[in-house]
Amino acid sequence: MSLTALVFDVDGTLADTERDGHRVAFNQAFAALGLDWQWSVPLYGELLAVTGGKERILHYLEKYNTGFRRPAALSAFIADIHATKTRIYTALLETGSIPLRPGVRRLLLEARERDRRLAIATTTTPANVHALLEHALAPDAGRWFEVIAAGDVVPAKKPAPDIYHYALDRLGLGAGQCIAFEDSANGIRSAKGAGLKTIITTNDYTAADDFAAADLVLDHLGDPGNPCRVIRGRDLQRDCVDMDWVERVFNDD
Ligand code: XBP
Ligand code: MG
Repeated sequence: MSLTALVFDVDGTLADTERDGHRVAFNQAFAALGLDWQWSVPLYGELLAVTGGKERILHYLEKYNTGFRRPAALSAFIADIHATKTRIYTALLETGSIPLRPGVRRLLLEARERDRRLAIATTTTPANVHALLEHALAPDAGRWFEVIAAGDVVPAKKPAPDIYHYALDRLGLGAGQCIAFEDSANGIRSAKGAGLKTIITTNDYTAADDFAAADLVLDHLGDPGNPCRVIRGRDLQRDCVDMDWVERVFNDD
């Protein structure tokens, strides 16, 4: 079976959005709504164990802020905070302050040149994906991806495989025709749960995660003048992960 599509996670994979993007937007939303909650950099690292912003807020209340007097309509309260956070986060992306990770643009362009299909499988809100693609990649980048599987389209978020199943279904492809790009333990569990070969690029929040199931682990995809470092898996001794390298990983047993 030949490689037909590349399926990308968003947060932590396309861009380092968590610490200086989502976390900041959560904190600004809390302040805007008169809540004295503060998610520090280390606390946010712990909260990342739970994917999905609304789910993460609930987890925070259940595990870290148990003294908070919850309103009777808890889901609506959380949804309201989250909608405020999404507005703040997308406005932040519109300033162009969050760049793509090394090699992401280069590899996407090369994949398009080779007529490989592109898709996204993420737990984040669709508006966040579109804002990132438009402002960090290209104004028309939303159209580069045939399928953008995001947020609440599936009831069970990563580490469940559902979002990958959804993306594959929409692409009309089997797992054996695609390769996934992820950055976290929850991400690889999701991709592997759906049966995809997976390339991991780590970041500060995920460097210590368990990537034993990954097919290739690197610090980033690399760019000319900014070489990537292979942490585990097939090392082609190149500065950058290009489509030849991706194909080799895809075709390895
Ligand atoms: C990362 C997530 C998201 C974001 C916040 O998703 O877990 O929840 O942290 O986004 P992925 P929302 O790595 O799958 O892209 O607040 O919109 O949920
Ligand atoms: Mg991720």
